[in-house]
Amino acid sequence: MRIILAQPRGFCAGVVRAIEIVDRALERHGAPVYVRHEIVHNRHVVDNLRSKGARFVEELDEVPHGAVAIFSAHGVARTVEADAEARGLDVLDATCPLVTKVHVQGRQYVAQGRTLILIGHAGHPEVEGTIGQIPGTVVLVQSEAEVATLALPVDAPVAYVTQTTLSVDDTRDIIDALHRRFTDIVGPDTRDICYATQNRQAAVRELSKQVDVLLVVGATNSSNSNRLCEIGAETGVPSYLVADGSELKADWFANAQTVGITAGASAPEEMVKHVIDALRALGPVEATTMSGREEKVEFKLPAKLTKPLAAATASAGALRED
Ligand code: 0JX
Ligand code: SF4
Repeated sequence: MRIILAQPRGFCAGVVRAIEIVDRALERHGAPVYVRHEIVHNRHVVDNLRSKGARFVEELDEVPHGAVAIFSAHGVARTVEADAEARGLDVLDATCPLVTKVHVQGRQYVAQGRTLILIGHAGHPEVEGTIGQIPGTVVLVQSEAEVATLALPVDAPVAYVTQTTLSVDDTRDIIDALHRRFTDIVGPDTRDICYATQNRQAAVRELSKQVDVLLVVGATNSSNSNRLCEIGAETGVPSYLVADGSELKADWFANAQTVGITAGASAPEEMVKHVIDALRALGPVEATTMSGREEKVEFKLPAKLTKPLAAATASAGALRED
């Protein structure tokens, strides 16, 4: 069996930063540190950090007064920030800078007097965070069909922003529909969909042309990983989202000579290796990596974690990093 690995695949800069924030917080403050929501949507990442002393909670009322609390890469609403302050928590914000950029952009549009439309998936933590970062009403649009149902006049001043991990193609269709519906509309086009999401989608589209079966390593609650699997399926290739090698079924590969493997932005490379090992257990394999874009994006850690410890302690009264 031939295996072709997607390039790029796996961890993005926002995920590397978020995991590093938890690791460094454990080093500086000792266990436990509390993380609100899965730091990124991956059980293996979460279990690994838990084994080092991180405690994962869904709500801040589970965090003791004064403890270190880390917000996940997906971002939080302003009410969560205020709640953390009221509880005297020492907050480290692992929200991806590209998610924060969308928050800032949304607030700017609202300050211009526009009604904000958020293109995204209801209930996803990034969507809840973005809605909660914008003062006033945010109208959520999840599909092209929903655009026609919006209860806004055609000449209403509107603007849109998007979730960072959407399908580029679906989002393009929704944006086109919004432009047909409204006469006074501004927005970032598909540029809010982050570089990592765009690059992994472009790579998997290319990879799908070369393989009989596609495996996407990632979690079922990972938006960006699901989108990769959908692209494989849309191109007519049987595509499976798997957390690791233990989930493979031999009959998926009965007629397959070439298997493509990609990984979502929150999926560790160790899990890709685990999947390759599981395929090797079915028979001899030869693995290569497709040619593709090299990513060099890196995000700075919060100042609170890079300052020498004495300085960090002196400024511990500041709730958020700059
Ligand atoms: O479900 P998402 O794709 O938004 O998040 P995940 O899988 O944790 O990926 C990394 C964090 C992405 C934030 O934009
Ligand atoms: Fe940031 Fe994009 Fe990674 Fe999300 S997927 S954490 S927006 S770089």
